[in-house]
Formats: sequence, structure tokens, C-alpha cells
Amino acid sequence: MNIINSTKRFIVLTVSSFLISFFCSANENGLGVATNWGIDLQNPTTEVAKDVYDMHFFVLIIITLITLFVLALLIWVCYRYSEKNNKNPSKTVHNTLIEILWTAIPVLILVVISIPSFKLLYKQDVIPEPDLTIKAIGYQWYWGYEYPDHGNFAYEAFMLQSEDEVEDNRPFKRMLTTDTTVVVPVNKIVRVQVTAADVLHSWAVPAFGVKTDAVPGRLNETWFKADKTGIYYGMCSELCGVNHQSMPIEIHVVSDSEFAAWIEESQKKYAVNSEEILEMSSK
Ligand SMILES: [Cu+2]
Repeated sequence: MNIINSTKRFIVLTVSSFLISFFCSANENGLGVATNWGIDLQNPTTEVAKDVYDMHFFVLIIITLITLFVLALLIWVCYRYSEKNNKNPSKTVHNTLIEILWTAIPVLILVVISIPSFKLLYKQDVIPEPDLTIKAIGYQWYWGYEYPDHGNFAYEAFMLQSEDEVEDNRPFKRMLTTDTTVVVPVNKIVRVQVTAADVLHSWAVPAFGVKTDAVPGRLNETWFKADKTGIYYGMCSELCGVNHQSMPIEIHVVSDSEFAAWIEESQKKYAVNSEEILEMSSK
């Protein structure tokens, strides 16, 4: 009776979490941000993120099939080989065929998973000819940004504490909104160089399928090409100290003309601090 109850519970849980993940997107209308009760991945905005999503789903199906198969075996064994149904137990301890099968089949499954996985790794790793480069530097506890091929200006992005601190009419997202934002053009290949000035950090934006470690003394690279304008959020994803939660990433993907206007404005706005920041980041 107990087994049947826990089996029932298991099935109900599995089916319901499947249904929830089918119908609950973790995204809020076009914003690259997590939502309450969302358990799915955020809506992918780049080709790489779409492939990550497909990969995730592909593996999820395989995991589910394996789990159901093992569950069925367990139920069958409990029933068929119970004391009541199996009065004279067999003394068999080896079965060569089954042993070969339970070694070979998992190996084959891993090979099947590894092929798309390696393809995806390659796609994430090899950066196509970039349209622009930005540099993200992790500090305890904020991010610094540089636009080396747009006049090499630099600025810092700190988390905002409350709605009152937002100066323009951007939406305020708790623990995600920053005072200055990263701005990039839509449909352009952006190369991101990631490093850190003190300890390990990680520059991660789920909707872009990007997560790159920021390592002091080393320049890591990643890339994305956002295909939709909007605001996307990310976070530092490497435990970096007491205020690790206070270094979010806010990226605005805008049209080419808006980007050009922002560049022009920022070159003036950040001209004063740039030198100091650039010096700090090159140490
Ligand atoms: Cu950090």
C-alpha cells in the first residue's frame, strides 16, 4: 500500500512539474528577468541561448524516459519477486548478456547526448567576427564596463536599492536594476571580454545563454547576438564575497540609431571618470 502511495505521489509530481514547465515561462513579457513561480528557463534571445534551451529539453526527455523505465522496473521487481509471488528464489548471480547491456546502453546514451553538447560548446566558444567589443570587469561588488572600440570610455554599474533611485523611466527590478546600464545594438555580434580586479566573479545573462568566469589576471571572452530589443538582466554567478548578490547586470538591447546616440552621450558623460577606471582595470 505504501509503495503504491509513494508511486502515485511520484507520478503526480512528475506530471505536474512537466505541465508547469510547459505553461509557466520564467519570463515577464519580453523582459529577460525571472518571474514569481516560473520554473522554466528564461526565454532565449540569442541563437546560442535557443540551442541551450533545446539541449536542456532534449536531456530532460532522456532523463524522464530513464526515470520512468527504472521506476517501472522497481515496481515490477517489488511485485513479481515479492515473498508471496516468488516462493523459490533463483540463485543466479551473473548474467553476461544483461551485464553487457547495462554497460553498453548507458554508454550509447552518453554518446548521443555528447554530440549536440560538443556542437553547442563549440558554438559558444568560437566567436564570430564581432561588430563591437565590450569589456566587463568584476569588482567587489559591482561591474565596470569599457567600450574600447567606441572611444574607450568606461563606467561602473552599481545595484540600485529602491525605485526612487531610478532616474529615467526604466522599470525597477529588485536586486537587478543598476544605476548605469550596458547598452548594445540589436542583431549585432557583441564580443564580451570578461575579467576581474580582485576575486573570481562570473558575468552571466540567462536570456543570452552567456556565463563566463571573471578571473583576475586573465581575459576570458564570450559573445552574444541579441535578436530582440528590450531589457535583459543577469547576475554575478561566482560566489565572490559578502555582497555577491549586489552585482547584477542590466543590459539594454536597442536599435542602431539609439545605440549611436547613447555612445555619443556616454563618451561625454563618462569622459571624466574613464581614465581612473581604465587605470584601475589594467592593473
Ligand atoms: Cu561577483
